[in-house]
Amino acid sequence: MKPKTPRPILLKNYRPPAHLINKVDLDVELHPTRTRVRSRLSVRANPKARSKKAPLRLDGTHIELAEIKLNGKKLASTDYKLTDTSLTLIKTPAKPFTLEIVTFVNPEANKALQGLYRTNGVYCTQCEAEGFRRITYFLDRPDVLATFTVRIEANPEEAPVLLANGNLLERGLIVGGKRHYAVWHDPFPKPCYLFALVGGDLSSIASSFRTISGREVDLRIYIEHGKEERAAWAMDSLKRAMRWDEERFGREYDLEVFNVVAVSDFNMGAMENKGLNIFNDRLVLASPESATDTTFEAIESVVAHEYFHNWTGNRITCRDWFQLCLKEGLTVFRDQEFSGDERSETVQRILDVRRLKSLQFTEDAGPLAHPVRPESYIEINNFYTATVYEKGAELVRMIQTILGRENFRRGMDLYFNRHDGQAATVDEFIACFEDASGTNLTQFRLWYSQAGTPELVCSLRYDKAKRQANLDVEQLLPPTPDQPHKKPLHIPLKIGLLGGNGHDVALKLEDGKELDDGVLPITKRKQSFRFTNVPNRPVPSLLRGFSAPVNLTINLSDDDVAFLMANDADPFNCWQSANNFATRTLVENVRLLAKGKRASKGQLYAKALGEIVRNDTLEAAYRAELLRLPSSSDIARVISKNVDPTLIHRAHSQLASMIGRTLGSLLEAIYDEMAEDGPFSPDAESAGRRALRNGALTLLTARRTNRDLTRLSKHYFKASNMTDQAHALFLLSAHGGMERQRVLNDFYEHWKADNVVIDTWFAAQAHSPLAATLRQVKKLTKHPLFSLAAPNKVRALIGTFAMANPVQFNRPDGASYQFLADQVIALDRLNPQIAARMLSAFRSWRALETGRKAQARKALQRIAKAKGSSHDVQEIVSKILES
Ligand code: 0A1
Ligand code: ZN
Repeated sequence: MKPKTPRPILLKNYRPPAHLINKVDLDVELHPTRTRVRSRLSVRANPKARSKKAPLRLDGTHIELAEIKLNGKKLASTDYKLTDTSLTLIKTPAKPFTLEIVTFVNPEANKALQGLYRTNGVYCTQCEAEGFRRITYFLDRPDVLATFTVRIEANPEEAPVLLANGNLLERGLIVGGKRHYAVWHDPFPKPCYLFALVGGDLSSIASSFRTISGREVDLRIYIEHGKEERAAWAMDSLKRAMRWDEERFGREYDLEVFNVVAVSDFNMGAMENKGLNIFNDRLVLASPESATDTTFEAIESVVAHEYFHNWTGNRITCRDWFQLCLKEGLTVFRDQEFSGDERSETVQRILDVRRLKSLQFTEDAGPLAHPVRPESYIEINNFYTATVYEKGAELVRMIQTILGRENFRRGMDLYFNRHDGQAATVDEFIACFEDASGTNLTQFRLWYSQAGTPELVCSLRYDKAKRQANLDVEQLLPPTPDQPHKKPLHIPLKIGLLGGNGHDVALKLEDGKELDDGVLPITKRKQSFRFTNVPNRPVPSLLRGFSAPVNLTINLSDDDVAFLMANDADPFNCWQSANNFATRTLVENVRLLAKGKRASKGQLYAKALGEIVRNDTLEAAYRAELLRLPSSSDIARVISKNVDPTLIHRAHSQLASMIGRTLGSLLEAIYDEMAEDGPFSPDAESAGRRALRNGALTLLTARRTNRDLTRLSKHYFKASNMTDQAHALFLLSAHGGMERQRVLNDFYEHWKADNVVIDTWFAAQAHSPLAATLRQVKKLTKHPLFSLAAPNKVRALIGTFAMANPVQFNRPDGASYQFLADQVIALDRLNPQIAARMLSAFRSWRALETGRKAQARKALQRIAKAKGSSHDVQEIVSKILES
């Protein structure tokens, strides 16, 4: 029998719910394999529903129904209809009524990690997007908002800590101390995807925060016993985020307590459940010895992200899942702004743009491209994507660029006032900015419905006699799946023109107006801008600050690019020019290698790079970003057709080595100067020094001399923090030789008992470009510390191999593709959400050269034919194959 193809859910079919539930009482008796959930729902017909006579149909799946009562009367099995996914009343009362439902669930057996599950002995829940229906029957959709009161009962030895959303009402012992309970009440109506509970034997650290209006909030972070010290950074980040949201957006926290719980097994990074954020423990736990600076940064940003959701996501939630970017894009924008304010604005922007390009631009250029507000989905969990999150954040940023900061803030204030307590839409959000600023954003709205990365083709003509510079701009909108034709977008293009002295010339338009913010509104397919009073041929600095998520092309000479690197008044664009220079050098070298020639380009780039990196008045973190080459996947995306990852890898290593040789003494000097002085501190400046030193080390190591190897090995053994240790571990693992095994063994012996840190050991091996890596990775899937049921292990080993090791994942013999297919099929039986994510490693397969393409197709077809595969995997594999 052919498996049923699941039917897509469409935005255009959205209807308000026929019923509302405004009050929920839950009573959960925790048991490892048989947890009992009693729920009492206050239900009424929705006055805004289109059809008034629809029966009540509740969602529910993977649960056992034990009893159901309507207004206190037990229902017979003939009074309702039960399917695998729903419970429908045969006769639904017209007046408000109560429904009492008793269900049983098995947390221990739940490996999908949605609904109620157990990880490391701790009970926890994950309800976004549709996990609540795995706990009890409910209207599991974000536009049904209810107040929740939750009683949790458990064995006090097994689960001394009992938490749910909101404020604690009471707790106590019962049955002569054999059981205990806690009652939590959340006064804010919320959709059920924000429900959470936790029960377990956990330790905690506590602190408090005085809000701007003087209310004292208890803050607590729950972690495994013995890990208390490692939670301090997360607590510090939380308090800074709370203050920042008051200062920057006027948002105050609204409950008496704010709890954070770290768990070992979690499908994503973290979850913003009201007053009870649940985190993947790798995004909470950090100490100098156990976590890299990148992890410290990630913790700061994710703690802030989840906290910021309290207003953008919780107080104002989404009407339906098509509006996901309303909370995610906006909250990512907010956490990016926070990190920029806490650290360096420019470096933060560089990191965010790198991430956007490598994840989102790649997604947008392939079969999984979709609009920021999708119009159709089969499995909503497949839409927690870089497009919804990262591009979604860019759209909010563009609104700020178009309106200016003041009007943007006015629009945000209006949004909070107008929609507090509601489930809102993207259109309503944009209307707030229109109303607050008097700007029409009709054309801008297209960014939410059109997929694909626009290309801006620019050229500059200069007329010496008239002292005029003409900028011609054309926007190309590439077709994407289901969207062959597109309308022109409103693109804010921020520019500057550099005069011969390197300074910006005033941007005077023909009509005499001066463009003081430098932002050109691109609204047509083709447009020209004429600047007057320009004394000499200027060098254009375009897309300053990456003012729009577009690919920009302009024909500039190497000299012009080097000039921009050295002189641009916008430091972001200095970096962008360096990055463009590196990219075109690498692309050219790949071309040369493909023709059997030497990859000879790079001297000019290396010299220009040296000039700027040498400048020690620049922030260390910024100099470190300059030293980082574009990734192989960035190069693959630019090449876009007939991609040969082996050649890209070769070009990459050779350019690194050429820079190492050309700038050898500078890099050695940097390496020595940036050595640690004083005790470790995770602050941005100290982290920047470590990043710069490690960046120099990478390029020096690329020369592969004995001296370089000795330095590297010393770096590992002398490291006094995880940043340096892990950096050397990855380089040594990539390098091979005797030292590799010695260092891997050393790391393993030191960290084997640490469930978080050991992931670095798996990842360092999976990342290695050496030919033996596939064999090694296969072997590691059998390692006692590896488990397919643990998402962090899967991401560290299989995810790193498939998504961060292009040269070995794309072996010409297709063996790695077959390996990934095996893993995806096996994983799908446990955790479909993670299986579908791993599968997306194939998303650029059509851009590969023909041999690899054929191999990838075979592996994909095998996944497509696998029996009993989930909707998650079916949706992704069919999109990837159909494109
Ligand atoms: N809303 C969370 C991310 C998240 C999404 C889905 C999950 O399970 C399916 C879990 C977490 C955030 O943006 O942080
Ligand atoms: Zn989020």
